[in-house]
Amino acid sequence: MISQPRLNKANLSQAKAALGQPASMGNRSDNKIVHIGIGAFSRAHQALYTQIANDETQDYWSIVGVSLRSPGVRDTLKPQDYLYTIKERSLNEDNLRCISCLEDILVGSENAQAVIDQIADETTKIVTVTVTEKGYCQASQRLDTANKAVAADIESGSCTSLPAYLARALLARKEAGLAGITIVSCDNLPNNGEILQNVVKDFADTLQADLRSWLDDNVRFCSTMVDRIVPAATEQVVQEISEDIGLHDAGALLCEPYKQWVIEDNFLSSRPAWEEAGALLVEDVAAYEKLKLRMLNGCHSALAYIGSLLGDEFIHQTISRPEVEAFIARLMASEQSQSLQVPSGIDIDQYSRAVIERFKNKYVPYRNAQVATDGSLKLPQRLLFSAYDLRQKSIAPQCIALAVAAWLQYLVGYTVGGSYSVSDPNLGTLEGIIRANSKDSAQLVSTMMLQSGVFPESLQQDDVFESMVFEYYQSLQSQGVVDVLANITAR
Ligand code: CS2
Repeated sequence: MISQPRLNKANLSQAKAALGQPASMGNRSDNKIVHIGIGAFSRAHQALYTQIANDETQDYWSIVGVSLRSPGVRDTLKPQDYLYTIKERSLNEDNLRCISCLEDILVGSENAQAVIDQIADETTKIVTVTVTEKGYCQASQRLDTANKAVAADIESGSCTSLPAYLARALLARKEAGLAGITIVSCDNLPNNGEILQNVVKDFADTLQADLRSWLDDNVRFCSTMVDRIVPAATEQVVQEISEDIGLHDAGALLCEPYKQWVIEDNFLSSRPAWEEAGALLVEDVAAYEKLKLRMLNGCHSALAYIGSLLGDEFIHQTISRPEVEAFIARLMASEQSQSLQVPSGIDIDQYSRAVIERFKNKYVPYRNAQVATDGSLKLPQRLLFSAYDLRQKSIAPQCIALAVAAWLQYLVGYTVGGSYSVSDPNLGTLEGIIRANSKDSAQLVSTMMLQSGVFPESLQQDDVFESMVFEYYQSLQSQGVVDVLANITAR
């Protein structure tokens, strides 16, 4: 392969025409967003919304990214002046866009104070956050003081957890007499803004007695629903996009054309004109969050565990099996959609069909293993709360029970020497339960429901749900996934 010059500000104009030149390139202003968790998702979602707002209006906002632990993204993007390409791809679309609004990346594990200083800088008006479910360090929506990182941050004054960073930075703003800011959560959690507000204020209580009341008056927290399928970057994608643009872009990302961002309109001061990129500013995002978490993420997780049991590498392979597609369609139509209030203006059948088509997009391959991570933190809001809601309405959550049984079988397969690896912050507890109950499946299911900390209290004592999960768990072992799926959809 001919070696290409590295993408950077000096040679962006030499990129192939397909890339286009960002209209706002070179603009400067004192409006900054600090984004905590500058991974692939945020770079292909929130950064794109900001880029479009910048390109379409006279108002310019820049982003200072933060990686709390790994220097990887900074090391990749710094040599190219933080420019990178997003390629949106499906059967019918193929768009390239250059992102130029990222101006720097700070790495918390190298210099936590620099992160605090940036959030506490006068120019910072907004903090956006994508740190995944585990980054919130919550238990029942409050600060989990038993969390090791949080406990250490409280005890030693260190800064490693998200609540510690934000609470310390906000204290610094208060002490400096600066204006407050708006903090926007962009993770797949219901009430994400409220949870973030709780953990930050709980941490603030450990720092200074009157910090909470300053936060009440000066800091706003917004919940949001975010949606876009963005796989982790791969070397193959980097090569393909570098060829497309004629410059080497080590930070290139591939994603689907679809994107959605529904934002609680609760800003303290100005914000980028994200609506220029299609964002919806609403009074209450709860119904949108529930819809997306249950219809998309719940089905995504079900697919990931079923696909892993089938030995499939990618989501699009699993959903393209007829028995799996029929199962997912049923999970959506008979269970997930019945467990929620569909926001007005949304046609649920159309929404469901669109989600299935998005899963089938083989041009944006998404690994089952990526979706399968951190199941203990994802299952409640994606599948288990729906099961509870359905039980209240006397609807049997059969498909959800099967998805939960598939998760269990996936963990059991790993614990007894599966050929795949499992990543979950609670893996120790889950494996302990599996080992202690390996000879008795009924006992295993009931202990998992009662003691793993995964199942909401409201479902823990539900014998009917427990026996459904047990039945499917046994059938998965005796009949295999394909037959179990065929049986459930034939009912
Ligand atoms: C996925 C999500 O990895 C996962 O758990 O379900 O990242 C999903 O792709 C996005 O939420 C789509 O908006």
